Amino acid sequence: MIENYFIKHSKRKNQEENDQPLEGQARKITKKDPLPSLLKEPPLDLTGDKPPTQHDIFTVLKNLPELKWRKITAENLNLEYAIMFTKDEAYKIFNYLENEIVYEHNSKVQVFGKWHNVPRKQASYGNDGLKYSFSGRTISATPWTPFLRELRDMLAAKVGTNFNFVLINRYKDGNDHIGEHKDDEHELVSRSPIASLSFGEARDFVFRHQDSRGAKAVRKIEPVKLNLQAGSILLMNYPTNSYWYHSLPVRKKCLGPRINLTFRQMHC
Ligand SMILES: O=C(O)CCC(=O)C(=O)O
Repeated sequence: MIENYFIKHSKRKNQEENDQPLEGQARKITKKDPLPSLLKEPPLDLTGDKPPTQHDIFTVLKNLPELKWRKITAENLNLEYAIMFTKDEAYKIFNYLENEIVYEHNSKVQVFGKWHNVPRKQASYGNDGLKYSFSGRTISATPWTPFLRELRDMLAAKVGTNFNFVLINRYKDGNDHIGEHKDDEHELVSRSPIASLSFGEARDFVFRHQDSRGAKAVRKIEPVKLNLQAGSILLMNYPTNSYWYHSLPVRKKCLGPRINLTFRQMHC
């Protein structure tokens, strides 16, 4: 079921949000976090528990209820958001991923010809031979793990897209971030949605229209700001990535880790 959802585009209130750096650039916090909150909840305690077994985690995937989608729209922005897992399930999956995912060491990205450390950890999994190039680098997909394959197949059933690649970002705390970018690389099948699953600490996620960025803005379009909860799924549907940049800004007050998985469909 798709439920209409009206986002109140919050006003730009501080420099931190106005001045998103490009991927890889350092950024500076100038004022307190004033972000709104669409669906904001207290942080999770992610310490201490034993990782769940594969059986526990597969049972979670097999018993998902029908999703209640919320539509989020603006000019050429087409998003759908739903809570896919309960807090408890999301917590189990987070712990499972913490034990399963192998991240790259010392990832770097190129911005305006200069190399920067990636301010988070990254990994990618997918079909044999798939490679994804972005920000001056190319990463090759590691073969699917049984859990990621199951997650991919569950998404095919829920979303109707056969994803063949997943990029995983791990943010150790609110200092880790991802700068403004569009997911519009030519390896991606055009018009295919990107499915973004979040686990761990809830984080703000900001969309900014290409015409209203920085000093060279040609018109004023309010940014769209979400707070991505543990256990949520966000679908970035066509044509969002042709017009809107997105970022996960620094949030000093966020102390816990977060893992995000973006499932994509790439040309073989
Ligand atoms: O961490 C997130 O929520 C988003 C990651 C992202 O923007 C990307 O993978 O392109």
